[in-house]
Amino acid sequence: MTQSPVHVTVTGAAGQVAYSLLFRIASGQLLGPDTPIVLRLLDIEPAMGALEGVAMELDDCAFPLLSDMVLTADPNEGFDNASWALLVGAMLRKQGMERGDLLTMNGGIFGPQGQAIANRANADVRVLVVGNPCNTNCLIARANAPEIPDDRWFAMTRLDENRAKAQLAQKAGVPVSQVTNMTIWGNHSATQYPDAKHARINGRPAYDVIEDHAWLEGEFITKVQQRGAEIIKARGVSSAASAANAAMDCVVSLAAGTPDGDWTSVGVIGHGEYGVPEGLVFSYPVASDGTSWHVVEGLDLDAEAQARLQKTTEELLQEKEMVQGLL
Ligand code: NAX
Repeated sequence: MTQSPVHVTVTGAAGQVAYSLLFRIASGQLLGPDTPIVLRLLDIEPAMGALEGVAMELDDCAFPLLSDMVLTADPNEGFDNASWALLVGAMLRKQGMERGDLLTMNGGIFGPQGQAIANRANADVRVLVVGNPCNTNCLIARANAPEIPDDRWFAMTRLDENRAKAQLAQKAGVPVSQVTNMTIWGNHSATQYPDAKHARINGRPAYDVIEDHAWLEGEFITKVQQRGAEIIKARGVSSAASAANAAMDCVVSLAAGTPDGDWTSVGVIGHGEYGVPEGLVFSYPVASDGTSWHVVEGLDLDAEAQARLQKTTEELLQEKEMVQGLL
């Protein structure tokens, strides 16, 4: 092992998504089998006891690539030297809580974390926000770290992409690996637009392979938009292992690159692509070569798609308005 360790910060490290994520990162699935890792585990003070337990389990795995762990409730220590920061911890919506309250309370978390990232992270830091509402939380963190370029900030919609791919594969009766070019547009919320019109199945347009277009335009979209709620109803708690898996997939796609002709979906700071107002964190089709990435442009959007983009854009603008004081 010749490489020096890469520091990876995970916030909400004592939570359920992190519990499915940390072991995979430490095993080398995030940055590859030759990259030693220092895990920087950030949570709040009352969660430190539980976090100690998670750290004991990580020790007990004897992962050869895990060179050190730092457990902390201090964001500055948490983001020190980080090259990847996975912002999972967030305030969960409680019964009776207004959306605006949730946004503002999360602003209290993501503003200071943005500042700590700017102050202490490594020069190459890249940030993936998982904690909800992830697009707007990402916007808040980004606004509090003006020194860090736009292209380092991401909000996770990969779970929605993976959910959509699984639905298309099941409907077409093919292995999920045959489904490519799946785009989630907009907000990671029920207004997102899972776009099967540009998806491909075994290289052919999904609309040619799946003849039931009413399903593609109705049940498929609703199913993907509502899948999180369906999981909560069945499990009693929200998606965790699939969310952690999506975070892994997202980082791997960005860091190792997307296959030629394919893309992944991820929320990024927009610069007006597809007519979306500049500066929103908007999920687009994104292609990466492992070093840099770009929004895939030139996809045709029909009137129905444009109306859906408009709807999710309006929601993101409303969210932005609600947190204006934190930007
Ligand atoms: P948990 O409640 O199990 O864990 C959250 C953890 O965050 C707790 O340990 C808590 O102490 C910690 N935390 C709270 N404030 C913090 C702060 N200021 N700094 C550091 N840590 C802090 O939630 P979990 O199920 O792990 O979900 C985590 C987040 O992921 C939630 O916001 C959830 O909504 C979001 N999700 C996002 C998904 C996506 O696709 N973008 C899907 C899955 C998931 O629901």
